[in-house]
Amino acid sequence: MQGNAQRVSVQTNILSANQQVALGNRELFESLRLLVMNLMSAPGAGKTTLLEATIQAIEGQYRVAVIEGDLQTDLDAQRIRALDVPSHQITTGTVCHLDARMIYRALEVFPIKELDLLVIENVGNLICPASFDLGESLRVVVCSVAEGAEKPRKYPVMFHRADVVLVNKIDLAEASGVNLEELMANVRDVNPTATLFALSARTGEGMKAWTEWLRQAVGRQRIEDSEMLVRS
Ligand SMILES: Nc1nc2c(ncn2[C@@H]2O[C@H](COP(=O)(O)OP(=O)(O)O)[C@@H](O)[C@H]2O)c(=O)[nH]1
Ligand SMILES: [Mg+2]
Repeated sequence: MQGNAQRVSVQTNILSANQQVALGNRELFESLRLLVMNLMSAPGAGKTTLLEATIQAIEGQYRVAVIEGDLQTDLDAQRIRALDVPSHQITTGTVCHLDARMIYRALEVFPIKELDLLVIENVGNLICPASFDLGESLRVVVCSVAEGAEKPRKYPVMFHRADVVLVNKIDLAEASGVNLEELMANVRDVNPTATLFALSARTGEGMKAWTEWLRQAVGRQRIEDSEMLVRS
């Protein structure tokens, strides 16, 4: 019993220490009026592919940078850099999530004052990243059709806290034997207020609705920014 109590206490301390740093990050991002997206999913749901397609859709209009999180390799950062977008890879070794301090340290790599959008692609995992606030203003969860329709109900914490859920790989619905309506309804059950998009990063189907939504979200941030400048 005592061992369990100690474990809970250590975990609570880790989370509250993370929360302190996350608050500092959030204040910094808000002072810069920078939209920061925390992109999360199970491994292989299509985060990087979606990000590549999203960047291609909004490039030219907004200045974007990406922080990549993986246990090993900088393969994803290379994919993003191939699009001429600054990208920094964090390798966590055995740690299954990014934390606020890792993000704070990575910020010195970017000219963040010049950015409109910072995307953080978290380590592929539907559990731990949900509990570690990074200071982001937008939590986006990707759920691929190929994972099965029941995942939102099995991993409710991740889905419950999402602002946006992207149901990816709709081109595979039939081949996977997954009912898209059922999957969407399961997302809705767990999180009735999240903004929901069904799409395929591979075929491009449904991508426009998502990228337009994001374009407007970044635009709103910039308008609020210029309103603040006028007021001050
Ligand atoms: N059929 C299909 N495959 C996809 C789609 N999006 C991503 N993939 C594939 O899924 C695999 C994992 O994608 P990746 O972007 O690396 O996933 P991540 O681990 O979440 O970053 C790759 O082989 C992608 O080509 C999609 O919409 N449809
Ligand atoms: Mg990836």
